[in-house]
Amino acid sequence: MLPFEPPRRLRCGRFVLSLERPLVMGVLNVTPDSFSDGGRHASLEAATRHARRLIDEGADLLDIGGESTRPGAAPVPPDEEIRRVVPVLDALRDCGRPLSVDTRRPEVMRAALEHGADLINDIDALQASGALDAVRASDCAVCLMHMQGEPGTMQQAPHYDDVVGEVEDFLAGRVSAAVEGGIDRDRIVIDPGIGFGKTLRHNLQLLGALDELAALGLPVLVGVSRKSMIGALTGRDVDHRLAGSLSAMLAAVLRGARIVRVHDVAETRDALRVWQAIDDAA
Ligand code: 9MG
Repeated sequence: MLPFEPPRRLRCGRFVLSLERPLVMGVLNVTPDSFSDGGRHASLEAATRHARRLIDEGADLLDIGGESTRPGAAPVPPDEEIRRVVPVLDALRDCGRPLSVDTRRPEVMRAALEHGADLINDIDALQASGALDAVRASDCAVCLMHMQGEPGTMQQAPHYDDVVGEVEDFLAGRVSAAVEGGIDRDRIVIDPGIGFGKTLRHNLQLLGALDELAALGLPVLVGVSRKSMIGALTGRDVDHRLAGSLSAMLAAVLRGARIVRVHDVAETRDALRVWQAIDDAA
């Protein structure tokens, strides 16, 4: 039982999503290292095939990303990001699931929204000039994520005096800016940004105190899938982090996460189904 009343619905472009149960967001990376080998057309085919598999496995939303945000990743010019993301949006427009686009560039947001995106997942929390306007002009949902620094350098020396307080204050400030900028609260999701400018200890503290973030009264999205914190705790390489990822995902859901961003949709669904059955019986 959580000590607060969580939000029940999220307005999300063409959809209104019920938040009564946790939602599974499947990751669809369209960076060259994900579906590269046979040129743009083959990449598009592979990406849409993977998207359909995620949907068959039970994804409630898809998160399409054309720029790697992994620690150390180099930025991608917005026009290249648009070239990667827009054909995938066009191909998946009628797939029956909300389409999220993971971007921090206002040009990409505008192009994505013109091509049917329902959610903008911004690791930069709409801080770029023009980002708020791009989102306000549509009826999409937006995920405001916390990050310290930039993907290229964020893991070099993350520092906080009070990581939970600072992340909470940042997110509360970004929510206020979004609402004042004309984005209704029922379109906003918040995210502590696990692994984005944080040490293992910071990540654990944030996950342990997720209920404090959830008490802000907005849906909380969490991404822990295959991340380096799972590697650090288990000693496993990125291809062998499923059990650790599921465990962290459930810990987040127990503390109020309503959307989980994952690579392994079928296994996440199974884990949630078992947890939900126990929770319903309690
Ligand atoms: C793009 N991306 C990678 N990890 C993420 C996370 O934890 N949250 C969100 N919102 N996006 C993420």
